[in-house]
Amino acid sequence: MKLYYAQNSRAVRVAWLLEELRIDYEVEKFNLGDSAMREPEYLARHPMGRVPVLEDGEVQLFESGAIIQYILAKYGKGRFVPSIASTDFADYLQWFHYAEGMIMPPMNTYVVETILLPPERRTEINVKRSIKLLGQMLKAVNTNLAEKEYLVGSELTGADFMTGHAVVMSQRFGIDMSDKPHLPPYVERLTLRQAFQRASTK
Ligand SMILES: N[C@@H](CCC(=O)N[C@@H](CS)C(=O)NCC(=O)O)C(=O)O
Repeated sequence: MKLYYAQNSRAVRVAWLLEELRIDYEVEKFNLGDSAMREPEYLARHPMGRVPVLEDGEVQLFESGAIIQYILAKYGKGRFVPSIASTDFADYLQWFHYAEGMIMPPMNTYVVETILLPPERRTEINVKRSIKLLGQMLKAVNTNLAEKEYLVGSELTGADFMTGHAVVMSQRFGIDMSDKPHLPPYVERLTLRQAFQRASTK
């Protein structure tokens, strides 16, 4: 199995899961912005030249959520997914997809407008709107974590690899969490895991 990876990217979600499952994998490492990610050879793996991409035998897959679901279904042996018979399963789906559906869109705008664009092309109103939206999205996560260790209860699930990682990234980009007291301990709980640390430093 081969993971196309960059530090501080969504590829960490996949590496983290592979580390938790103790699955052997090869890493092809990029730095975000590498021109190699725009070469035809890599564009054949990911049409937008992004990470992560997973290769597993004949299978080639992009989209971090799809990759996480693929690995869990094929190699997870039931770990990190609540039973379909339990009410947790619906919660699991909701918080799994919340990352790309709700948190990452305003985070993308925030990163583009504060880091990627040269200062003269940044728009203050976009920065403010993205911070406001991110705050709203993270507030719902904070409320959900009021009485839970992880997004779906007392056990780590696939939802944490997705939305948990998005919360970690929000904190790293300096998003204010002072009015969301359940988020910093949650971030600490995730980032103290050895598998998370190994995945972050490939
Ligand atoms: N929805 C996609 C997003 C992939 C994505 O945007 N990856 C970013 C890193 S987190 C990337 O590769 N950016 C490099 C670029 O745009 O050149 C996923 O979840 O896999």
